[in-house]
Amino acid sequence: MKLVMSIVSSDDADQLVDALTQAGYRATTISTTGGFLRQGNATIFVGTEDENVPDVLRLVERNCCTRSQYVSPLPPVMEPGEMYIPTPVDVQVGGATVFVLDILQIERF
Ligand code: 2BA
Ligand code: 2BA
Repeated sequence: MKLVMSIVSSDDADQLVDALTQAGYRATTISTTGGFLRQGNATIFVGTEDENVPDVLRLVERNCCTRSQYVSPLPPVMEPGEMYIPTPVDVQVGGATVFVLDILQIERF
């Protein structure tokens, strides 16, 4: 068994969960926050048999798109009287960042 843990945009999460459940997979979504942009994203857990992992990854890939986003970097440390004019930088936010982990044990009570 594997746990497929996908960090996706909140905008794609519903569509992905629909696709996963329609394909017969069980999923759990939690609301998360990216460390860099400090914006909400979603992390979707799917516990499934090893042989299903490629299919789950395909569904994740199909339902999550890459976005370009402008962000202002954090201001540097400055001396008194200095002025900082932030220049937004273009950041590519991935369709999905996916971790596949081995499950040692599953219990249902
Ligand atoms: P349970 O199987 O007891 O699952 C309860 C909750 O535990 C699920 O909520 C889900 O959040 C999580 N969960 C269970 N198995 C998981 C797994 N392999 N990977 C990730 N998360 C898992 P819901 O998704 O709202 O499901 C509620 C109940 O509906 C489930 O109870 C199950 O009886 C049924 N169910 C869920 N998905 C189904 C599916 N694709 N086909 C048929 N029945 C489904
Ligand atoms: P955030 O941390 O908010 O990152 C959003 C995007 O900003 C990233 O997109 C990446 O393009 C850029 N970025 C992040 N950290 C950076 C850094 N230290 N320097 C320069 N650019 C940086 P993605 O790579 O597609 O990641 C989207 C979200 O997935 C991330 O949101 C984070 O929540 C999660 N993530 C990505 N890689 C991760 C990892 N190795 N471990 C844990 N979470 C990860």
